[in-house]
Parts: sequence; structure tokens; C-alpha cells
Amino acid sequence: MPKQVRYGLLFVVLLIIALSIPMVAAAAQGADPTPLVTATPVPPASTPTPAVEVEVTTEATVEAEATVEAEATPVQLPGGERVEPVEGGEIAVGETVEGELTDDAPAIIYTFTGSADEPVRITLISEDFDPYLVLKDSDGNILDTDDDSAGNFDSRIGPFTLPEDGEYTLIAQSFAYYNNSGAGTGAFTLSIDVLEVRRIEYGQEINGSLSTEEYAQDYTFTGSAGDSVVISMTSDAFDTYLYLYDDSGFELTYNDDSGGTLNSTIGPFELPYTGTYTISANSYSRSSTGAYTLSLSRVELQNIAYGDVIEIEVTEQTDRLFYAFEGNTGEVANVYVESDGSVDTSLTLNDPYNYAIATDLDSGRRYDPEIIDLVLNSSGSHMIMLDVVSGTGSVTLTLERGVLPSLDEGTQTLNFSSSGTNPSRTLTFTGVAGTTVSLTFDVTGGGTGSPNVEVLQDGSSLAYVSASYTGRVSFDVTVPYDGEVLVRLTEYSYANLSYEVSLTPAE
Ligand SMILES: [Ca+2]
Ligand SMILES: [Ca+2]
Ligand SMILES: [Ca+2]
Repeated sequence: MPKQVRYGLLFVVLLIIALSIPMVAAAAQGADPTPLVTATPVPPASTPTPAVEVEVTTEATVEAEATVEAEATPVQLPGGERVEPVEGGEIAVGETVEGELTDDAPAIIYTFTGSADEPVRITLISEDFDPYLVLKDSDGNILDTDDDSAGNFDSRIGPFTLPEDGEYTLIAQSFAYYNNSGAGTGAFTLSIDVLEVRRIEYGQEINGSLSTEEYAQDYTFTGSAGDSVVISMTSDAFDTYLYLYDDSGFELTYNDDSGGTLNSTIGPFELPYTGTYTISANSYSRSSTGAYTLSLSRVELQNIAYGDVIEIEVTEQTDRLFYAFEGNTGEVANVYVESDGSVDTSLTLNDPYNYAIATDLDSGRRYDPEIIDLVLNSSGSHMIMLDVVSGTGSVTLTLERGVLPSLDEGTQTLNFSSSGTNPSRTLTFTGVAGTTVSLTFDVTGGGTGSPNVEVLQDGSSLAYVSASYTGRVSFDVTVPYDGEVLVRLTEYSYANLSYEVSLTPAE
């Protein structure tokens, strides 16, 4: 990820003065730890008038790297001539070389001889500069480039399957040089690793082991366009992490944690083409490794729609069931399981990009899971996974199109459960352009919470407030347009607690 994402950090917090006073006062009434209050105004994406009634200072000097994805055409550097890359000689497949970028050699070209169908992983690592790696074939065509895939701004290409026998070139350079915005210098390490070709087939379960030397193992499989596949990695020894790559080393998707555990599940993922795919079985932390189990299966999806109630008979053989539904941005989904208590299940909901956006274990009755008032952030085929934790018997799965509780109807109560991993709930109210309202969030029963509150209209953030160990948060917001305003409360204490949320005209 290029560094311009760091822009987000620049909208620096000066709200504290205006917002902390009531919160500090509220927290001080309880005996709990020192309140920690921050608030960040978010500038509206389009134009509207300042939304939060406080002064906002944005720092204008940004050391920004432009996003140039194509090969940079040589241009004059501000300081003078662009220094051309120098030849670095040969590197063998399987070799690691140490090198150094200098003002006279800001980019170094290495050549290597590769074999057709040989899977390699090429890494460029530096502690001195932000590396950027380019792989070309013998005709000078770019086969792949990478900026930061190795983490910590280091570059990694692969698993990449070389297309033919022949000579290839690598350009070791800094992102700044690549981007014509300067030239990073310093020591680097360039490696070409040959990957052992491990295979996995549909229906197969493989026991493997990672070590601190080999903290990732790759498996290839052959699939057909349209296959829905599920890849699972579990370990008792470490926190697993899974990637799925296409045949050019492009990351299709990944998963860290699923089903309320630290284990990983990708999918059901619909394969985009017929051919070879690579699964990379990883440890979240390279220092924590051990035995793991990897499985690959092709699964059938059942379609479900808002309003459906599905009857399911859970037997000893039932492990995990998959349901797909069409959902659109802004829609509110309620998904829940109801049982007589003889079956314990959990629910996971994936967005169209296969990322888990909500998981729940036991928030309903009798250890039944429920995901309530989930606001969808994308349009397309969403996936519901129902996992059987234990037991057998009859359950129903219900998908409803929900309606967000509205502050137009008066004070609303939001309940949070310690067993969910989707600690966000959303309320609405009807905004009138130019009016200022007060929003108040009271933890009921004298408890304290750690809420983050974001107020949004038309996808733009109007205000963002976060607090810890507080019994009450209250602030004013000016609404720029007529229409629906969303108030999203995320509760980070993962405790069972309730909020009363009220809206009043600002004084
Ligand atoms: Ca980089
Ligand atoms: Ca994990
Ligand atoms: Ca459960």
C-alpha cells in the first residue's frame, strides 16, 4: 500500500477542548480509570459547510508519494539529470545478494536465468529506503511489479510462475526513484526463492508445519471458472493467516480470523478462471509457528433472500453451511439462528469481496447467534456461513431486511453483547439542512463504555468522537443537507451493556 494512505492521519485532533468537558465530567462521576477522550473531525468529502462546530486545523504540508502504477517515463529530477539504472550482474535462482543503492546507482538491474513453470518468490528488503521491485522478461516487458507486499514497505513478487525458459531481469530500486520523486539510498537484500510445489486437491485435508525459517507454505490447486471454494487453515499452536493468489501472483483475497477464532477461512470464493491457483498458509506472526491443518473444498451455495426462513436439520455430518444473498449498499440486514438449545451454532457474514464483516457466536437466546442491524457497505453477492459448534437437531436460519432504529421516534436503546465481533450499531434521524442537534449517549445502569461514534450523511463523515471508560458522551452536530443522517456507535469494551441514545435540538 503506497504511503499516501497516511494522509488520513493529518486531520489532527483539535476538538478535545470542545468535546472533552462534558465527557470528562461524566466519567469523573464514576470511580473508573482516567478518562481518555479524543475526537477527530473528519472533513466532508464533497463541499458542505463545516459540520462540527469547532475549530479544525489541517496540516497542509504532506510528504506525498503520487500513485504511479505504470512504468515511469524518465523525467528530469528537480535536482538535475535522472541517473540511469546500473548493471548489477547475475543473481541465481535460490540466491540472496546484498547490495546498496547510492546517488550514482539509484537503481540496479540484475539478471537471472529461470525455467518454465518454476514458481519463485522474489523479495527486496531494506531498512534504509522504501523498496520497489520490477520483474521483466528478456524482451523488456514488465511481468510484475511490487511495492509493499512483503510488509514494512518491502517488496515481494510471487508466488510467481515463470512463463518460459530464459533470461529475466529484476530492477532493485526505491519507490522514490521509481516514481521520479527522488532516490532512496542504502543497503538492501534481494532474494529469489524457489518455491517447493505442494499440491492440494478438492476435498483434501493436509497436515503441515511452519517454522520460524519457513513461516509460510504454498499450495497450488487447479480449479474451474465458477467453482465456489472454501479454504480453511486451523492451528492449536499459532494464529493462522491465509492468502489466495492467482497464477501471476496477484492476491485475490485473504483471511486472518473467522468464526470468532484466530483460525482462517477464505470463501466460499468463486474462481474467476480455469487454471492454477496458489494458497499461502501463513502465521500471523512469523515468530509464532507450529503444526497446522489446511483444507480445500468445493462447496454448493444455497441462495437466500430477505424474508426467507430456512429450516435446517443439523446432523453429525453437518459442519458448515453456506448461503448467498444479494445485498446492496445501505441496506440493513438481520441474520439469526433459532434453535431449541440442542444445537450450538455461529454465524459469519462476508461481503462481496469475501471479507468477513460480522461474526456472532451466542448473542441470541440459548447460544444462538444473531447479527442485527448490520448496514451493508457494498452491493453484490453476500455470503452467510453457519457453523455448527456442537450438537444436533433442528434450527431455522432467518434473513430479514431490517429497519434502523430512528431517533425521530424518540430515545432509542442499543444493546451490546460480549459474544459478538460486530460491535457496531447504527441509528438514523432525519436531518434538516443548517440545523444543529445534540446527540447524547448514556450507558444505562451506571456502567461505563468505550464508544466510538461516527455521524454520516451521504457517505461523508460529519463528526467522529471516541471515549473510554465513560458513562456519557454528548456533542453537537450541524447537518449540512436535508435527509437521512446515520449515527454509528461502535462499542469497544466487548461487554454486555446498553446505551440510551437521544437527540435534542442544540441550545
Ligand atoms: Ca515499498
Ligand atoms: Ca488469524
Ligand atoms: Ca452459538
